[in-house]
Amino acid sequence: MKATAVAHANIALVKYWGKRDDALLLPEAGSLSVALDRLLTTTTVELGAPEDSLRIDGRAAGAAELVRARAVLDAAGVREPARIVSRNDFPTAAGLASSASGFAALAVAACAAAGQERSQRELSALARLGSGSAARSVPGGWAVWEEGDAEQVASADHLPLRLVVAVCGEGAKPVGSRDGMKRSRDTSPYHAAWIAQCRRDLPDALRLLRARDLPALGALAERNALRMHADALAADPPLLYWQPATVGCLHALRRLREQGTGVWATIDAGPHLVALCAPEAAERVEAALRSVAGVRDALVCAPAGGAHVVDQSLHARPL
Ligand code: 2P0
Repeated sequence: MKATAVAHANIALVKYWGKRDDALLLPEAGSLSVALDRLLTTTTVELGAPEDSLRIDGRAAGAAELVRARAVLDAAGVREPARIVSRNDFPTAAGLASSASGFAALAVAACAAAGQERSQRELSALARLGSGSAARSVPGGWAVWEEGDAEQVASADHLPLRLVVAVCGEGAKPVGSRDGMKRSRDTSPYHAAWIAQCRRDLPDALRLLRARDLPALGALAERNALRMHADALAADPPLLYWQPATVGCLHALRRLREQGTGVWATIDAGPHLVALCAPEAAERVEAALRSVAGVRDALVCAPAGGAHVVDQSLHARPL
């Protein structure tokens, strides 16, 4: 009646920014991501508690987070109250996304605690009900999410790659992803063009991934991220997720490219920048990003695998 699972956060190269169904968390366009080894969440679910509870990094979670966790449990058919304890093993705590790894680990741990045997696709669809991007953290590796669930399209070792996370701010962002993507869809005059672009980018990115063409894939990812932010900036009221350090990092990467280093940027709905490069360039990229004013930390990650159970103890119920 108790299980622990781990899941990695993921970063999208073709991004999810717009829902076609707000209640079911279904995306308007498909996305492609890679899981990050050093951004890991460990979640334990114990069933048969007196009432639902959720602790994240030692603190009681807010009511909204508990409602989202309960939605995942209900969808899995887990009706008993659950004691959920989640820990983010992120070396840098400063506001790096944890909902993807958190809900992926929750779905896997909850089903294991209930003794359910579920396919990876079912687990991905359950995680999605907590947070859309969590669907991609269940399969891990290189994952594509187009409809109800995500699947792995290439393993973590398919392409030699490092992802250097530059921490460019701290604290909660002014507008969360959920509200931000709704505002973009409902008010940005660029939104339809953004979605059409994602539908072109995804097949192109998959072809480049298969061909292990990092320069072209990195350039595509950078264009896709900047276009997502163009859509967000065009919303009413506008959504500006960047800090000065974010822009400083974009310039630093452009200078590295001019000097011959293959490195490209992606940025989620927040201030942090993730640089994509070959393993040999990671040290140079990390040093360059650390030297940008306002960058608090830099974290070199490699691609990682999917969510999985690490501990399970099922006891027969007393009569
Ligand atoms: C992504 N992001 O593809 C995009 C890029 C942020 C920018 O998925 O409403 O927390 O829970 O489905 O998954 C963040 O949005 O939003 C996200 P919900 P989620 O990674």
